[in-house]
Amino acid sequence: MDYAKACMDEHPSKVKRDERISREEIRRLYDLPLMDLVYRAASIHREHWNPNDIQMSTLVSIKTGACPEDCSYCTQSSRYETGLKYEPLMAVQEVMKQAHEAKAAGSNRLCMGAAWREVKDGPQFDAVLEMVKGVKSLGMEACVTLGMLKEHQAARLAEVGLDYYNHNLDTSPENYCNVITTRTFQDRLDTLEAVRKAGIHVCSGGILGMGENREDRVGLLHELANLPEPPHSVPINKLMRMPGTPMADAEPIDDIEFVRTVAVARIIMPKARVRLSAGRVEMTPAMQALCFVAGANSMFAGEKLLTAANPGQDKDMAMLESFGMNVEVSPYQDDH
Ligand code: SAM
Ligand code: DTB
Ligand code: SF4
Repeated sequence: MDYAKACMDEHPSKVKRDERISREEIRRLYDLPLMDLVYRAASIHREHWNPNDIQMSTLVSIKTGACPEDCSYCTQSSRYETGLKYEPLMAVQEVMKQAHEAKAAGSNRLCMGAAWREVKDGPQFDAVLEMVKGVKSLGMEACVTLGMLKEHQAARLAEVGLDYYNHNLDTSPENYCNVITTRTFQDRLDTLEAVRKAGIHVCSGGILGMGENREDRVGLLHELANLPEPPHSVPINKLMRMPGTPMADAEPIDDIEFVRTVAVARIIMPKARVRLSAGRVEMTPAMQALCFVAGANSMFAGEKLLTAANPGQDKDMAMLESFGMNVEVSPYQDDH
């Protein structure tokens, strides 16, 4: 893959915005000695959160595969031979069944993902609105990730009570076109803006281990922290190298670099949930503990993410018990 290509020309508006934090300040945080960085992150974490609590979300893939986008990391893109089975949009009743199970297993948030490029008005979007209503009726928080979104669609999601919309910036603006060519970084920012304007909480983060360099990780966090409002939730995914995708053989991210990224995210976005997202199956409990010390306070429950593996209930509960950590049961603890 050609990582030399810089994609800034596709992102013309970015330089003008007022900054909450500069790239230089973020670089300096990354450069701190690890002990100082993690100590600072852990201290800030304690000011805003109970460090022994963790929030669990369950993912449900409501429409799987056959996606027209070309995201180089994704099994669901129709461009790559990944062997994934296409599943059309799930029935509302089936989603409700999974929501009940997720609640019983300790999740207070259900995150529904569709392999769509963008939301289209019509019966499928109407069905997703019903799913959100149903999840809310169980007293759970609802999150969806449906691709690009327009303002009137965000308003409809807000009307049915959607709590979070997940849409990741994935990487720095300079590296974006090396990962995805079918939409631009600016498209992603526009969707996040529509979500914010509708009053829905923004969940946005990225992926580490796609062959990006330190400056790309700095650039990703810089963009997230300088959104018009910092995101309420920041998923940090470790690339799951999925066979058949262009990133199947990417060099894995160094563990300590991953921990540094979690710590910097916690320091510059103190009130956000920092979610230890994809890739936990490749992390030891000790590595995950380090991420929690560095300020991660949320993760995905269950044996499956959207299409890839996740540690599952038994392993996770044993791990959390050994750390003396508690799973948060009641929702709406992020609103402060
Ligand atoms: N199609 C929608 C979109 O792209 O916005 C929603 C689903 S998409 C699978 C949600 C996010 O999952 C992506 O933005 C990406 O950050 C993450 N993701 C997908 N495949 C991944 C992988 N193999 N490893 C790590 N994270 C991944
Ligand atoms: C996010 O940042 N990570 C989740 C969620 N948002 C939708 C998805 C991870 C997907 C991992 C790869 C897969 O399951 O196919
Ligand atoms: Fe489609 Fe989302 Fe996968 Fe990209 S990440 S190929 S948009 S499902």
